[in-house]
Amino acid sequence: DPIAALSELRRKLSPRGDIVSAAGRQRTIDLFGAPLTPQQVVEKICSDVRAQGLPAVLEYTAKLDRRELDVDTMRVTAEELADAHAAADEEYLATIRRIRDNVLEFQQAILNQDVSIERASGAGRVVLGQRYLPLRRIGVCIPGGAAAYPSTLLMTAVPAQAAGVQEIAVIVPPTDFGGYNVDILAACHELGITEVIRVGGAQGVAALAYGVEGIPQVDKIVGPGNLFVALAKQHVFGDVDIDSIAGPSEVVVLADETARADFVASDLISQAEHSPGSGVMITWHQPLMEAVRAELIAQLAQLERGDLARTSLEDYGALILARDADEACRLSDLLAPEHLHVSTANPESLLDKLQNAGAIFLGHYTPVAAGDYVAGPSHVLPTGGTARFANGLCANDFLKRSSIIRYDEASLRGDAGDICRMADKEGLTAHGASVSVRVGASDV
Ligand code: HSO
Ligand code: ZN
Repeated sequence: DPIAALSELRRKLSPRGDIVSAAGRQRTIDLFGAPLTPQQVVEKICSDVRAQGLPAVLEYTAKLDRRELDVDTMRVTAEELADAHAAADEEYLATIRRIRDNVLEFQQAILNQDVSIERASGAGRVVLGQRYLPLRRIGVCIPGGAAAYPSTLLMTAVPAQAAGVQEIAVIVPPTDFGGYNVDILAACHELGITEVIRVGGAQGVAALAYGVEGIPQVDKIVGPGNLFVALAKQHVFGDVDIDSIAGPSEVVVLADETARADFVASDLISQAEHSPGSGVMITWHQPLMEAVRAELIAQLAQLERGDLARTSLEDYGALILARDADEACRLSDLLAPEHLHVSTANPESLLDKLQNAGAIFLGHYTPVAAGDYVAGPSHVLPTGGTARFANGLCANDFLKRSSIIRYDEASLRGDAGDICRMADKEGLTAHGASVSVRVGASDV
C-alpha cells in the first residue's frame, strides 16, 4: 500500500525525528550528571550563554567540541582567511566565483520590489506602499561535523549578499571539516566574508541570538546543522528570526518509461549519501522498477559513500509503482519532498498536478546535484514534509518590509466616518478623537 508506506516514511523523516529513538523513546544525554532530553540540554546551553556570555560559549566548546579556545583563537583572523585563499587551487576559486555569480544573478532577479499605489478617498487620495530593506546583520551556520560543505556557505551567504545584508557572521564548528577547513575559509574570503567564528552547536546559535563578547547579536540565523543546532534555532526564535528547521535531505523522482534506470538510481543515491538522506522513486512503468533496483545495487557497490547511502536507502528509501501519472503526482504531494525530480518525456505537463515540493527539477538532464551546487536557487529547502507550507531560502528572506501610508486632509475626511465607526465599536474613543480633531466632528 503506497499511501501507508509513504506516510510511515514521512513520519520517520520529520526534521526532529532523531529526537526519538527507534524504540520510540525520547533520547537522553548525560551531560550535566543527569539524563536530559536534547531539548533540556539545548535550553540549558542557551540560558547559560544568555546569562554568562562568552565564557559559557567557550566552556561548552571545550566540553562538547573538545577545543580550548579564547576570544582571539575562536575568531578566524584576516590572515588565516587570506592564507587559505592564497593556498587554494585556482580552479576551485574559479568554480566558487562562477557559482557566486549564478546565485547572485538569480537571487537578484527574484528580489521583491517596493510597491506604491493610490486610492481615491473623498475628494483626496491615499498613498499606500510597501518598502523593503535588507536585514542589517545575519548569522550563517555552516555544518562541520561529518563533512565540509562550502556549497552551503554559497547557498546561504550569497542570497543574503544579493539582498544587501551588510554584516554576515559565519559560525562553523571548530573541526577539520569546519573552522579549520581551508576550502571553507578560502570560500569565505572569496565571498568577502570577514567574520568567521569557530563555534558550533547550540552554543554557537545562542551566541548569535543573544550576542556575546566578540559576537554581536544578529537579526536572523540561517543554515543547517545537527539536532542541537536545529533545536537551538527553534529555542531562540522570537529573539531573532530563523530560516527553518532542517531535516535529512530528500528526493522524490517521478519517472516514466523514458527515464533511464542508471540516471534515476544515481539521483536516489546522491541524496541518500548525505546520510541520513532519502530517495524515493515513483513510477507508473513497471519494467523501470526492476531496472532501478538492479542499478542501485550496482552503483552502491562502486561508490565511496556506498555503504552510508545503502543504509540511508534501507531506512528511508522506496520504489513505488503507481497506476498512472496522476496517482504518482498525488503520492508525491503526500510526501511533499524537499527535492522533486520529474524525470519524464514532458515534465512541464506534470507541473500543474504537483503542489508540494521545495525545488522541482525538470527532465532527464537536471539532476538534483545541479541545484545543490551551481544553478542559482538556494539548496536550503523545506524538508520533512514542510514543503506543504514552507519555502526554500532566498534573497527575500533577508528583507524586511514596512508598509507606508499617507493621507491628506481631504482623504482623511473621506475615511473619517469608517474610522470613527470602528473606534466606537471597539470603545476606543481616543482613536476616533485623533481623527475628529483633524477634520472636525461634523465631518465624521
Ligand atoms: N542536498 C543538500 C545540499 C547539499 N548537497 C550540500 C550537497 N552539498 C540539501 O538538501
Ligand atoms: Zn545534496
